[in-house]
Order: sequence, then C-alpha cells, then structure tokens
Amino acid sequence: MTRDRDTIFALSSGRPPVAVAVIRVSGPAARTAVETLAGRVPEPRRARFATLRDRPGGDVLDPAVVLWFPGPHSETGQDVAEFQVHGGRAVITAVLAALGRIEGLRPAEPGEFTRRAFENGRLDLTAVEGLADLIYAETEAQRRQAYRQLAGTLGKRAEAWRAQLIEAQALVEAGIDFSDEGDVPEKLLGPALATARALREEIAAALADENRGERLREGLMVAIAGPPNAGKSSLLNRLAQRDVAIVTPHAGTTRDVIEVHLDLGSYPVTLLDTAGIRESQDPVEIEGVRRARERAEAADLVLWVTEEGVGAPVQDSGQAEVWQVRNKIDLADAQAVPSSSGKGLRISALTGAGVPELIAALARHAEATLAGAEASLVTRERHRVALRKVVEALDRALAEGSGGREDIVAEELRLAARELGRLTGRVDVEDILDVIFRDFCVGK
Ligand SMILES: Nc1nc2c(ncn2[C@@H]2O[C@H](COP(=O)(O)OP(=O)(O)OP(=O)(O)O)[C@@H](O)[C@H]2O)c(=O)[nH]1
Ligand SMILES: [Mg+2]
Repeated sequence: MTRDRDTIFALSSGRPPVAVAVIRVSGPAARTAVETLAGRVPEPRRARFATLRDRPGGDVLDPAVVLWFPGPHSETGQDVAEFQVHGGRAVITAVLAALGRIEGLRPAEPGEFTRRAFENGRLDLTAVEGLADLIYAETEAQRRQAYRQLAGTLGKRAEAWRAQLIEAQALVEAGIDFSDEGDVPEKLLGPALATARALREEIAAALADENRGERLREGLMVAIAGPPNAGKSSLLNRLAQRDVAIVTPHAGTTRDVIEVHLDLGSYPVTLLDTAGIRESQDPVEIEGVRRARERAEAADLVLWVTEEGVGAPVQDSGQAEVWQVRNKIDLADAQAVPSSSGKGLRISALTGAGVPELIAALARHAEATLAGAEASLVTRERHRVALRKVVEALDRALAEGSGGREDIVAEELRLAARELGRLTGRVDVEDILDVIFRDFCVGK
C-alpha cells in the first residue's frame, strides 16, 4: 500500500463532450494540485469559482468550480480536490495534462479512489460492492438494492454477527482457563453455544432466499429459443423496440447469442436471442446451436417459440421453466387469443398481436420471482459462499459443544468470525481485492 502515497487524478464524469466534467484528485499532493492550477485553496467543502491555469501565472485553461475535501473525512480518507470544468475533450485533456506535470501526481487506475476509501476504512468491502452495483444499476429495484448494500445492510449485520461470535469465543476460552474449577466452564460454554445456535439460525434464514438477491442484481435471464425461422429474433426486436438482431427469411440466421436488457416494472430482465435449434453440418451453426442450448439451460425462463400450425418438438430445457409461444398467428386463420397465464401464448412478432400480453406475463413473472429481493442480504455468490462457511463452522461448533470439546468449539467460532471478517474485508482479503476492484471504471 505504498502506492497510497502517490496522488492520483482522473476524470470521474462521463464520456466527453458533456456540459460539465468532474476531475478528481486524491492524495497528499492534492493541495499542491489546487494551488498550482487554481491559486488559493477553497474553504473545506465550499464551492469556489476559480480560473484554472496550467501553472501559477500561466495560460488560462478554463473557468472552473473547485472543491476541497481535506482528509480524513473525505471520500477516500485522503485530501481530495475536485475540479468541475467545461466538459469538452480539449478542456479535459489540458487540465489532465497540467495535473500530470505536477510532481507526485499520476493518473488513477480503475477503482483506485474506491480502493483507497476501502483501505482507509471509509467503506467496507460489501459497501464497495454496493457502490459498484449502484453505478451499474439499470432499474429502480436494482438501485434500491445497491443503495441498501452501500448503506451497510449486509456489512453492519455481518459486523454485528462477528462481534457476537468473538464474544462467544472469549467465553469458551475463559471456560478452558477455568477448567479445573468445577462448573465454571459449563456456565460459560452454555451461553456461548446459545449465541452460536441463534446466529446459525439467523444466517441460515438469510441464505434461504432462493437466490433472489443475486437474481435481482444480475437480472432475470429469459432465453428465446426454438426451431430456426420461428421468429425468435423478430420477437426480440419487438420486445426491445429496436432492431437489435438480424431477421431474414433464411433458417439459421442467428448464430451468436444476443442480449438485451429490459426494465419490466422496475425489475431487470435480460432477454437472450439464440440460434434456431436443429441438426446442422455447418460448424458455425453447430457452435450457435451449442451456445443456444447452453444459455437456455442456464436461463431462469425459456420462451420456446414455434410457428403456429407447424408441429415442432417441444423443448425440455434443464432447470428452466418453459413457456410455449406460438408465433406468426397472422398467417393462421385464427384470431389472436392471448392467454393471461403466461403459458401457451399466441403472438405475431410481425404485427405485434399478443405481444402486450406476453410482456405483461413476463412482468408478472419478474415481480413474482424478484419481489422483496431488495431486502435480501445476499447479493453475490461471494456472500453466499462466506455465509455458508459460517453456518458450517457453527454446526461443527454446536456438535462439538455437546461433547464438551471446548478447544474445538473455540476454534470453530474463530473460523466463523474470520469468514465474516473476510466478508466485510476486515481480515485476509488481499487475494479477492483485485477481482472486486477490476469491475470499477476509471475515476471511481
Ligand atoms: N408473417 C409473419 N412472419 C414472421 C413473424 N415473425 C417472424 N416472421 C418472419 O419469419 C422469418 C424468420 O424470422 P426470424 O426472426 O429471423 O426468425 P428466427 O427464429 O430468429 O430464425 P433463426 O435465427 O434463423 O433461428 C423472417 O422472414 C420474419 O420476417 C410473424 O409473426 N408473422
Ligand atoms: Mg434469429
């Protein structure tokens, strides 16, 4: 963490040209950066208008708003300066170049501001993940979920559990020290095991959420699959309301899996258009069909699209729930008789008949699957794995407790507390940090 001594800078706002660009600086030389470009350092947390120059008395770069957040009560825990400049490419380039010429300053790496916030104890690891989720949140439900995690719903709970476990462990260890004094150990072990039992139940309950938290974070996967030429890509385009996938009268048009993100009543749904499933000699199509099968099997829901009136094999697709969608009803004589159950839907991707009913059924399905998911504590596999390990350690502690092996009980409680410490990033996390911060953009 010696790199902490470097002062970093980056464009934190979006891709230029934009109205206003935000350039941030964090580190011990942040003050020098403000003095060099803007002259006087503003009062802490007060916006000040200043003319930025490439050096004191030098050429004017831009009229700007400057903010000064002295550490340790800043976002990164270090001195932080923020320049709000006109969001043109050349303005931004000139300001970044001027910063780069200052001794001790260098461009930030992706996620480096947040990483400093974590390393300086401003955010725990679950909050860091919540922050990443907030930036990538696409729907209202995802935003609320990310905010809860950033605010510490999981982090604070895990910390409280950890504190209780450490206390329980201390009781057991005290019992071991008094082990030649009659019933003292029993009096200490009993309460410790009671704590372990209560925590075990609470954590197991948090895990028994049918993966709702992860599903909301990642979006419900809905695969459109079926035989070639059934109108799968046409349906995708219709649901996406734009021309995402190529549609042609040739069977075997789609090869790659195409993804579209939809917001259905604030719930995220990822739609996948896949290659028509059939036997083929063409290696490209064979690969497309393989991918189609793989994605359909992993999806939460499969829309199995076939042509109305054409007998087609019914798909059996692993774990996923399957809805039969009969397309091209405009070609058949029959009127569209959309069903509201979500199953046995009849549509025309060409005219749009039956599509509103399909969307409504999907929205109801998303709601039924994801309702309440924002409240789920677990939003990532990482959390689930850690909490499972905690439950396992507590189970072992409880089993040993009845056998009177205090030393093993203490060790299992210590392991459980350590897992919770890893969850919030308090202990032993060097190995996972790169993975977590990799997802961040530059400037965050
Ligand atoms: N009349 C009619 N034609 C349709 C309808 N939906 C799709 N088509 C036509 O059917 C043909 C195939 O449509 P696609 O959407 O490319 O079908 P696909 O299932 O994606 O085909 P592959 O990618 O080859 O598996 C195109 O000529 C579409 O215009 C529909 O509802 N009615
Ligand atoms: Mg297609």
